Amino acid sequence: MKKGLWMVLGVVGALMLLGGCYITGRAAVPTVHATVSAPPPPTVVGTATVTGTATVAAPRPVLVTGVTTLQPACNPNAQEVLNGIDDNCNGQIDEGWVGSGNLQITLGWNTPADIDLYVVDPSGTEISYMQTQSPTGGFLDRDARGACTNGDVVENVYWNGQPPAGHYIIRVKYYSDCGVAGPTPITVSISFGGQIVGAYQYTLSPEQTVEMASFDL
Ligand SMILES: [Ca+2]
Ligand SMILES: [Ca+2]
Repeated sequence: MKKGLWMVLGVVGALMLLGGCYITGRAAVPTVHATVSAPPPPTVVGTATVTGTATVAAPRPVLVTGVTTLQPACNPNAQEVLNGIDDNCNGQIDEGWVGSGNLQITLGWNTPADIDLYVVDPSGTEISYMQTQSPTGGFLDRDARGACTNGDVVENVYWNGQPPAGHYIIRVKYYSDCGVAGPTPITVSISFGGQIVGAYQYTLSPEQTVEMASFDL
């Protein structure tokens, strides 16, 4: 009896061992599959990011009533001057004077007025002399005529890196006539991806704010 019991237990043990191997073997397959299938999602996300970059190629600004599109003369041999215009047709506005990047928005005018540029980016941040940097990388590097004290008549916002996809709004405010300026023609130029999107003009009256243009990237 005792020997028979041991034999039975031995057989049962052997079966359990085989079953265990079998179960372990089956269990290992989904584990491997899980490990293999985990990485693709980040890869797909990466691809989506590239796709997103491709879709931001051509902003088409929507202009408010009264804003006209300029066809400023440019010459590859011209000297770039600080005027809010790409004088030398290289796709950068006032380079050497202000920062240029993947997205550049530049305001220029030619009276002593204190006029301010505001750019609202997709994060909702309003970049201006009051908040010169956005978490998205947008940066205002020139504040002109602050308190009517300096001679600059250009303000500039640019993104060195990739500007985020989404909605952008460009506002311009006639802050002060500085005692001498009247209605003032202003120019806003936009450069994206090394090419000029357009140059736009509007005549701004004292204390007026205008939403010059908006666009989506
Ligand atoms: Ca230029
Ligand atoms: Ca210029």
